[in-house]
Amino acid sequence: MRGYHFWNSPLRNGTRVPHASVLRVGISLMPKGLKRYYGRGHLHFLTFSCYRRLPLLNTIQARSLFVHALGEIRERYKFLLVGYVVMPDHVHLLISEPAKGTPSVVLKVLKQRVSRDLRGSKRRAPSGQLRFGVDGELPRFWQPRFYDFNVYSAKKRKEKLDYMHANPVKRGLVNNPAAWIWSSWSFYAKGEAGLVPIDRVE
Ligand code: NI
Repeated sequence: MRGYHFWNSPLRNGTRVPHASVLRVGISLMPKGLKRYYGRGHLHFLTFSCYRRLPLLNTIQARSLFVHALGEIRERYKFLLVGYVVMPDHVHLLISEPAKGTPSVVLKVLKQRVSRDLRGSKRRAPSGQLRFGVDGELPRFWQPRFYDFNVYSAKKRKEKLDYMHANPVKRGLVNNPAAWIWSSWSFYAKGEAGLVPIDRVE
């Protein structure tokens, strides 16, 4: 979809008043009033964007590098990867809470890792590709904020998976989700392992 995904933002969608027990389980107050609700065993639908929404993931190499890093971070932090899509300028993930840390920590590490790896490959980047880094044109790779929507029902889970898998088609990148390999579509539609293993949650 175009534009930021404010409908996934706690600011819009999370107008539910947290129950007292939720507050005890754990909230981290984020800048600009974004609240994260952890410790409930919910899945988290995470949305984050490239710096200034620039298409920094607009190459096959960059998207594949991202998915590779995602697989490694998932092994290290032990979370379930239920679904994902890597778009040219943003990413959606549907994950469980990790055994170690929180979804927020996972994202921080993942974003740092991808940023570092792509900076390392900068010299090999084809001319004309957007550059970033201390000696590049852009100060950073990722937009600092991310949106976190707690997913706690099968209906919402399916809705988010369908949304992610349709995203490349709606954006006009491909005519069929099968043609966009940087998502969990092939796992759900065809039972095929894609670029990274997917965890089915019932
Ligand atoms: Ni999107």
